[in-house]
Amino acid sequence: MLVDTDGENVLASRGALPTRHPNSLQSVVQDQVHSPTRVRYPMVRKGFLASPSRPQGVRGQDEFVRVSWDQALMLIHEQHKRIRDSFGPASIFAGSYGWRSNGVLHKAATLLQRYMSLAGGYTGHLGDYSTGAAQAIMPHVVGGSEVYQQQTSWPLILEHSDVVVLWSANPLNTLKIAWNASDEQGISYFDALRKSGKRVICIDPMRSETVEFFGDSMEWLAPHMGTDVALMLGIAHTLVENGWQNEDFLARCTVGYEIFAAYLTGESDGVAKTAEWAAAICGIDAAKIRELATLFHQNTTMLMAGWGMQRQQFGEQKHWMLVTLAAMLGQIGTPGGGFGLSYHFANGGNPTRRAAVLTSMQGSVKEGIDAVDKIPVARIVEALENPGAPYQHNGMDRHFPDIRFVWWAGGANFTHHQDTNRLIRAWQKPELVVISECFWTAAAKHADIVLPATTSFERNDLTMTGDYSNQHLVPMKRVVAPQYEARDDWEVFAELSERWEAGGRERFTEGKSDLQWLETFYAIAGERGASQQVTLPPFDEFWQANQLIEMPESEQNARFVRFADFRRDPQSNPLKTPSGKIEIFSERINSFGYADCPPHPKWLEPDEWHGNAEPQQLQVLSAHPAHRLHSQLNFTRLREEYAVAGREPITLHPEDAKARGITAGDVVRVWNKRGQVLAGAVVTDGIKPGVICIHEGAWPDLEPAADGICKNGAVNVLTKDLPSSRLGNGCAGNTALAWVEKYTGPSLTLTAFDPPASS
Ligand SMILES: Nc1nc2c(c(=O)[nH]1)N[C@H]1C(S)=C(S)[C@@H](COP(=O)(O)OP(=O)(O)OC[C@H]3O[C@@H](n4cnc5c(=O)[nH]c(N)nc54)[C@H](O)[C@@H]3O)O[C@H]1N2
Ligand SMILES: Nc1nc2c(c(=O)[nH]1)N[C@H]1C(S)=C(S)[C@@H](COP(=O)(O)OP(=O)(O)OC[C@H]3O[C@@H](n4cnc5c(=O)[nH]c(N)nc54)[C@H](O)[C@@H]3O)O[C@H]1N2
Ligand SMILES: [Mo]
Repeated sequence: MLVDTDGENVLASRGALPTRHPNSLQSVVQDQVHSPTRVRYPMVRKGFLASPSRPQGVRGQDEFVRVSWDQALMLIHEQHKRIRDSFGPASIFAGSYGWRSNGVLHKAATLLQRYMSLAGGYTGHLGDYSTGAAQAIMPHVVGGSEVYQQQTSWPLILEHSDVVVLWSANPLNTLKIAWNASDEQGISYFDALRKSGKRVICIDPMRSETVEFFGDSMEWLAPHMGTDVALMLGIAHTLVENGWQNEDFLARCTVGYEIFAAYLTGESDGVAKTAEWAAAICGIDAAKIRELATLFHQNTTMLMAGWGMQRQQFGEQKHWMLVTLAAMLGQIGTPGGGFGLSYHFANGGNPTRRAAVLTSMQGSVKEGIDAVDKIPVARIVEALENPGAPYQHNGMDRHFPDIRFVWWAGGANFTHHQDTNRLIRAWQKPELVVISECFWTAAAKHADIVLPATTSFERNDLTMTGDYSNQHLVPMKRVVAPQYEARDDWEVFAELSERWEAGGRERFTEGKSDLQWLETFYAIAGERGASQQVTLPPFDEFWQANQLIEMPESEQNARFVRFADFRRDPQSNPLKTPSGKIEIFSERINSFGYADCPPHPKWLEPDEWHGNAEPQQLQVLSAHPAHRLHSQLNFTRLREEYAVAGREPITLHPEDAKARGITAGDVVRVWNKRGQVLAGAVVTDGIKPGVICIHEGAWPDLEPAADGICKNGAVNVLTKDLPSSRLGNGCAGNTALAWVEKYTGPSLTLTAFDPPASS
């Protein structure tokens, strides 16, 4: 990203890499740095300040009081010490999850953990909200996560694939970001695919930005939400009907197919999973299902899956069934065939460069104590509600810790967690909640102590582009001075470390300044680069020049085919599964005995879906937003481009709108037993009837004077907080039903982006 400044103010910003597809997320740095929503000073909740060991008042309903940094850090230090001495390290939750800001040094949650490791340990987290289900099931099936691994390279896809299926993937949106910086190459590859004349199909309940982008060169198929396993089973059954399953591949490279086949044909449960059976569940014609089977069988087919469909109850089944279907087609490990679970994320498939790759700050000091316990990240509310209670996770018997102190740094858990009202109730239980934030998010407004953090434009850092490609090494030089009293998280935790023990700052920083750390990371990158014949200029020269360094291409990596070695010789190149092969039936999962995660892929009816909706209920889709990274940037001018009637948009089908007397631009009320939100109607046939979409990430803005209705349209007020299954314990943000009606209540003023009342 390039930022223009007059030295004090940010004037403008744009992407640093040449692209024909400008990235909106890079255009609003000015709004970020100078936002009226910034947290300006350390702030403490009034009822907490009055008696910190026995706080009064209600989180989220209290005023805040401005205090000095010294006072805020003293309060935190004293209460941290009291709680740790009384309840031990597991009572302190520092598993703070979130996308923070990019950079290898200023990693908010990592720095929090570094401090907590110095102080004697903490409760951390397992997994993530992104792929909680897929990343848990895939190691059982293919021996690795797949979701965060390099994909068969794009040049080979463009050369060899005949059919490409985007299954629950919207790369045009999701490639705008990467965990590192985006290398901005992904959309160019999809553009090349669009122009290639290949058959491209998108399976998604919504006509996404990607479908619009492909236009006539793509076929859009809209199943009912959450029914993809049935659809895949229908395709698989058609393969078997025709004797098209690849017996050779199944015998050489998989185990357990016969048990699955008995389920598929109905031999084991009396129900044949025919195309007709599938059609009745997923809402796609049986003829189309048979056509897909024929198409996939006759052509080199790449199934590119996104992750929206696994962020659901029984999410584990989705990618397991997808791999099973790909195994039956027998093309896994060929250039251009098989499946890929990260083409839509961080530009998987953009070939890995020969590169000097940066290291980054570690979440632990020397001789520190790391996490003493970890909870599956999306089970945080369940943990707060049930201290000490037993639960299952991926075959393990575990117990929830008794959490007394929560510190969130670099995440927006009030937007990212499901069932906001249940979260708010559980959030009253801890004795201390600290939030480090740049902005007055809903989480900050529900904290006891809020510490103002710098944005990445107010500090020095480094990053790579492309999580897989390592395409560039990028300097992130400070653009403007820290705003108001904001401090780097780095500085805050260094200071608290010194309060914790004499010499703590030295232990935390290892005696290095921020720039010295960057020089260290750069030096290690240089060593790594040397082994690949990549030479970096001296650090001072690089930093002075303030230019990114592009890494050289690797011809060998451009020919990378995922699973090629395994396919060629499975005996010599076994997968890291118990059998060394692709597991279509898993003995290990069988041994867990989970009803919600059976030992082979299976269609299971979710608690809330089209098939059990009450009259007038619609299924809620909460896809990722085009002009935000989750909740980040909701307050910027980009909002003007998408907000409808001043609210987060809700997309609904003309039939559903008409049945409710709703027209485009209306404010609507969306509700279920968990809560209610206001949203602005977008009426379009670009969504499956019976499905509504409110993108995730609008900031909760609950109005106590109007039965807690969310005035901004935060979708997680409506979603269900239940685990994908006890295998992955992933979030199920895409499992919910709700009612919609035209809103006729009093007009309510948006307050989501206003700082709270303070004195
Ligand atoms: N219903 C539903 N819910 C979902 C999803 C869904 O699809 N549907 N998706 C889920 C997924 S995949 C994810 S990854 C999560 C995302 O959830 P999060 O990653 O928590 O969301 P962000 O909005 O990126 O939150 C990052 C926060 O960090 C703050 N921040 C940025 N830089 C810094 C810094 O340097 N220091 C500090 N202290 N703070 C900083 C930002 O201001 C912001 O509030 O949401 C999940 N929730
Ligand atoms: N611009 C932008 N880019 C992002 C993010 C962001 O917030 N904004 N978030 C980043 C993060 S942290 C992550 S994890 C990834 C998320 O990447 P994904 O999880 O792949 O993104 P989603 O938008 O949740 O889902 C992708 C598509 O799946 C569809 N879908 C949902 N449910 C179903 C279903 O039951 N069946 C089928 N067939 N399709 C379904 C949705 O309509 C959507 O178009 O994106 C990353 N990229
Ligand atoms: Mo994510």
